[in-house]
Amino acid sequence: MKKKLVFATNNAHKLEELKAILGDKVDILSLKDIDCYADIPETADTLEGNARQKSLYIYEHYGLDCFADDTGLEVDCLDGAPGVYSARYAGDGHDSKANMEKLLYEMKEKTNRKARFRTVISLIEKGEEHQFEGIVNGQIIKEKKGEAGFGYDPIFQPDGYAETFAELGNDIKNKISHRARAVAALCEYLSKT
Ligand code: ITT
Repeated sequence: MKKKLVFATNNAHKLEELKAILGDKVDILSLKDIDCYADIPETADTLEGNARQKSLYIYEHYGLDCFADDTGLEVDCLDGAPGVYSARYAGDGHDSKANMEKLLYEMKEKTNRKARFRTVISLIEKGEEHQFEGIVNGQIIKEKKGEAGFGYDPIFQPDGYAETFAELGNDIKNKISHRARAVAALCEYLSKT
């Protein structure tokens, strides 16, 4: 029988990505599936801390095996910003368009455009926490390109490609992304337990 894990996210795009990557190995339950409509707190100042806060919330309130991811875009010339604050870079609204505009503005004069997406997954299984990391390196381009994906995808061009994640589309993104890599590490762990 497949394992059941709750994915503690309010981001529908992430849920879709995870189901596409992991769906044949694990039964993924959404927060809706367990009737959880809470605004789960994310008040830590690291990706590791936020991922743990989200997964622990579900474990403590529902007693279910679960995982959460926290992802940040870390830009070299901005000393790693927006990082753990990626969702709220331009204000509280989780507004991707405003976030990208702010980032492009902050980087207007910058020649070093190196950046990376970093995902930390916190899994809680049988009351024990395990973390997994995934990183993809790339560049922030000067203007948005492409329609697929979400968040900062239209301005992030992964190394080895001439297109952004939003141009490459979900099939390619889900093979090479930060989240795909963190999930691969999660899968390897789950296959051994
Ligand atoms: P949950 O906390 O409910 O999972 P969130 O949207 O707040 O959803 P994060 O805090 O992990 O998710 O992500 C912070 C932001 O980083 C997110 O709002 C996006 O703008 C961006 N982001 C995360 N993953 C991304 C991806 O794969 N591609 C592009 N941008 C991404």
